Amino acid sequence: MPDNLEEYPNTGASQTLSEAELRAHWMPFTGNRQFKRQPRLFSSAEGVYYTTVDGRKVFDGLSGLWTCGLGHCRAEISEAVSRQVASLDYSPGFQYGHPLSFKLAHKVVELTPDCLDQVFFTDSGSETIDTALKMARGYWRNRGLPGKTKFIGRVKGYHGVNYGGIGVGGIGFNRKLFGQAVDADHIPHTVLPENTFSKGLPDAGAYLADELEELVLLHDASNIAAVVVEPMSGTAGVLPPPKGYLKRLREICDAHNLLLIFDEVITGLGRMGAYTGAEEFGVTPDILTLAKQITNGAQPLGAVVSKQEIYDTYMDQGGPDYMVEFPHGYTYSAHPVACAAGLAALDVLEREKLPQRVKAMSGYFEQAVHQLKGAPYVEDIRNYGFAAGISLQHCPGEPLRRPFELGLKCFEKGFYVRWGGDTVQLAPAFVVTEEQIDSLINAVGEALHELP
Ligand code: PXG
Repeated sequence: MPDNLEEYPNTGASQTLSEAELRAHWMPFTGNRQFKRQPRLFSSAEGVYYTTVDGRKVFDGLSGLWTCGLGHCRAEISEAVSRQVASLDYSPGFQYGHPLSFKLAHKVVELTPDCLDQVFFTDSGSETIDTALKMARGYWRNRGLPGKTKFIGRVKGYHGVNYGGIGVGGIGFNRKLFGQAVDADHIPHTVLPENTFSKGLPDAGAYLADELEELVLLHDASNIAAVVVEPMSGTAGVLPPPKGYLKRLREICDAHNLLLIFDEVITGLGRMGAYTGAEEFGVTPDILTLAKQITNGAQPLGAVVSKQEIYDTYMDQGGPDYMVEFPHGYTYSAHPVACAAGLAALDVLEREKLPQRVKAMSGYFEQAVHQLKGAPYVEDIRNYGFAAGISLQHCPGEPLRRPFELGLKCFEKGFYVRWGGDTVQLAPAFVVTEEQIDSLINAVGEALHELP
């Protein structure tokens, strides 16, 4: 970027920051050069709205980054966080503990499918998925099958940005600068032309799970640790699983002694209209990952939820009882302030029956978002629960430009939506009203008509 930011037209928002301040922050997953020319800065949030530093109210069309389903700045959570940080700000997570993490683990076990009974805490989705991968490999080694190290992910899968996650992930753009990471192969994605504009689960495509059989033939099950998928791909543009697809994956994993890992960083804790995608789609994995919604985004926290048998295997092979059975963990694993936020957030989620609310309103959201069919450049729309992805026709030679332009137009109109790849994502808070859904869809529709 140029040395002197004055070369950029200054927007009102950037007046709150000095040039040096704006320059110093290398932002994540952001076009830094464009952003610093035209900063988009939020200063506060309440309910389903953000307020920008220049005082504009902006509807939150993605619940933060799929994090804030309960709405922003819930008093129950901020009060729990304030109390906790003032009473036990930090507690060593290794060899010592504090009660909140045990209470939160118990609550997570209650909300996730039966037989997922052990919870290991991390600080983010990326750490969660890398923890799950290590847990899977270590499990096989402890079972006397050390050859089972390879992972099978899925094309278009997103599992965060650490080396394990980009290895099993299937988004080339996220990996091309950094090289191959863990040893992984990939089954095909589930986007099929016959499924365009499907509502909910697409009819066609369960057979795509059989590609896993092909990879087992190629690599042999004795070399494969686990299959890793999002039950519904979020980041790739909301790709709900074809009917019967996840069940077929489960059957193939069982037949070949492969662990099945569901990455539920987006689908977990309400967005699918159930506490987990596993529950909603009727398929139970061996390991399930959570993050984001677990604290309603108020504190960084992730959780790996595993079958009891995996934990028991580590314990059985752990040697004398003073020995560490799983040499893994983070300084901030089970951070007390994050656990306090998690307990408060899950309490609100349950008390207000928000997964049930999402389920009850998902039909309304579905019909609203599918009204965009026929709007300029819209090539496909997919949805499930409170998640929708809209694919846009590519600008010649610039497949990523149109979603970016749409996102900026929506922002000008007071609506935050997420763009990524050639799609735009919508994921309103679980507490959204029908009128707010309508105004979001109207704004996206208007913005589509205004695109060049
Ligand atoms: N797994 C899944 C399924 C995710 O969606 C991660 C892992 C990584 O989580 P962390 O906390 O390390 O970011 C994610 C994150 C988007 C978007 O635009 C999605 C994510 C993050 C930011 C934006 O869809 N997903």
